[in-house]
Amino acid sequence: MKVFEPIQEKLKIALDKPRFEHTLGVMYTAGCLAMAHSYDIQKAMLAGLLHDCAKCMTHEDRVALCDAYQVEVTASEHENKALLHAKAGAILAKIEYDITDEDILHAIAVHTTGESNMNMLDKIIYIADYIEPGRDKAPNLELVRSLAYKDLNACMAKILSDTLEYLNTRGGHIDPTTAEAHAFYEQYRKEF
Ligand code: DGI
Ligand code: FE
Ligand code: FE
Repeated sequence: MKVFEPIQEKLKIALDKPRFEHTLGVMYTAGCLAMAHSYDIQKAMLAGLLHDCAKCMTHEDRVALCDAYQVEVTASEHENKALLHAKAGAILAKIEYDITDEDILHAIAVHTTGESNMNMLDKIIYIADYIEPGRDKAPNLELVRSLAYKDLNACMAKILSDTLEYLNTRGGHIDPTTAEAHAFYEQYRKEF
């Protein structure tokens, strides 16, 4: 879409090719989920486009960015370097890409761990990140994809339980926020 072109041009330089492709996948998937759930389509697409904007920086640069804007970096985020691009991304979206919409910035900040009681945009971005067409490794993708268009809470519950199972079997450290999100969405989990 024309309004997104300047941002896309910048992201093309800031991200590597696979990450840029993933970003477009998340942008379009977020737009589709917004259609299905009567959410603002352009806002969802913009959040999807920018959700990984800090993914290709070094961990040190992400820490420096958080320090500069007085955003706390937790022990868990120091330990698991895959996590901080979410918080750093929210800062970067604001200062580098001129995003002022707090909903978009929040959805970017929580897109990796999730959190309890997420709003609709948070869930759209979290889910779009997991199901975009380029993804092929997660288990139960067919089920999760169809659930995404029917029941956002049940879909969150399924993704979070699969993610925890994956992290547990892999011996990955579970961030407290991920654990909280998982505990919260268990009430919506449906057995298939
Ligand atoms: O940035 P993406 O690769 O598109 O996806 P993402 O932002 O969901 O981050 C991906 C990684 O984050 C994925 O490998 C799972 C991981 N993750 C999410 N919650 C936790 C976690 N990793 C650890 N160690 N602990 C968590 O609680
Ligand atoms: Fe991410
Ligand atoms: Fe992503």
